[in-house]
Amino acid sequence: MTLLYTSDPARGQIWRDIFAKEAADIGFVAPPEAYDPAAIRYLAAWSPPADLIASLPNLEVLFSIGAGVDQFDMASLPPHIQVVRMIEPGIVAGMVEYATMAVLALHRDLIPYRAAQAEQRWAPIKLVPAEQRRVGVMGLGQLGKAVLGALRPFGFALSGWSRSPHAVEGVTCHSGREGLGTFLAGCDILLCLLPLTPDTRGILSRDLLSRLPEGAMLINAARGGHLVAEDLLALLDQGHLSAAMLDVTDPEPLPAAHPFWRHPRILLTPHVASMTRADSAARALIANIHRHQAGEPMDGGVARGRGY
Ligand code: NDP
Ligand code: OXD
Repeated sequence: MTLLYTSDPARGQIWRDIFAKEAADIGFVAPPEAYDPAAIRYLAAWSPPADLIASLPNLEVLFSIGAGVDQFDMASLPPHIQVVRMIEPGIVAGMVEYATMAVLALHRDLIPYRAAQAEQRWAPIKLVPAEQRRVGVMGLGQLGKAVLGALRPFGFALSGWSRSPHAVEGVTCHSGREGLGTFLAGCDILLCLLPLTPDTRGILSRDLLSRLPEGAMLINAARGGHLVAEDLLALLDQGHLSAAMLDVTDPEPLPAAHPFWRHPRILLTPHVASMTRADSAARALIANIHRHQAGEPMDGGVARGRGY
């Protein structure tokens, strides 16, 4: 059985070495190296073209190189192909660091201080104790739960929202459309960690963001497609929202004229919240291929119908 890898060549070399040392039973090929399309049962890719998939008659599993699978065109994938997202500790660690940094940056007024420094203004802002700052996370999956766990020791009032009900220690959990209003009304800082699906595209809209308390702040570390850019700008300009930190945008990168670049109350990072770590991802993939071989469920299997 052979895995075809079609992503970043530097990571590919690390994966090739790890597969050779630790999983000699799995063949590893990466273009431009020649391969027999009929031998490929596994494909690891970020955004494979439809003609590549069509050229692999025995493909069984498509592995995403990252945590998200929204970059795949699910409709054009033959129905028998299983889709698996990347679950590996490097992605979680990166997101925990980023989300902690972002929540603390907004909580400790980094955005107004950045503006004050540019104007040479010495302008202290009264501290809000962490227990009086309500932080809500949309998405209680592998990332949302890990982030909430890391935020707990700071003492924030934590809540979370997901599709189905969850119980997370120290976190007030809400679910479904019926739980959304109560969740939003209790978020001074809202962090989006949802997958991008037909249900969640454009969810960070004027309608939803208006239900946050006056002066609330937004962090989007999920996908640019969750956010309606003009709605965020309007709510910042009206003062309903006071700041935003965005790791993801639509499109990426933003065009030079996009208002996000120069907005004084938006802090941008270039989709770096978390990155797949080559060594731990290779080992996660090997473990999943062995599970598949053994007829066991794989870690990160995607329900194609719901998109995550
Ligand atoms: P998971 O699949 O583990 O978790 C998704 C969570 O979102 C679940 O709790 C799920 O609810 C919830 N959810 C999905 N749809 C809805 C909906 N319609 N309404 C309410 N809740 C919903 O995903 P991960 O935590 O692994 O990753 C989340 C996303 O983070 C990725 O899809 C990716 O887009 C983004 N990401 C961004 C990175 C970056 O660098 N910026 C890096 C890595 C990931 P339920 O539990 O009920 O199923
Ligand atoms: C991912 C990402 O989905 O980096 O892993 O965005």
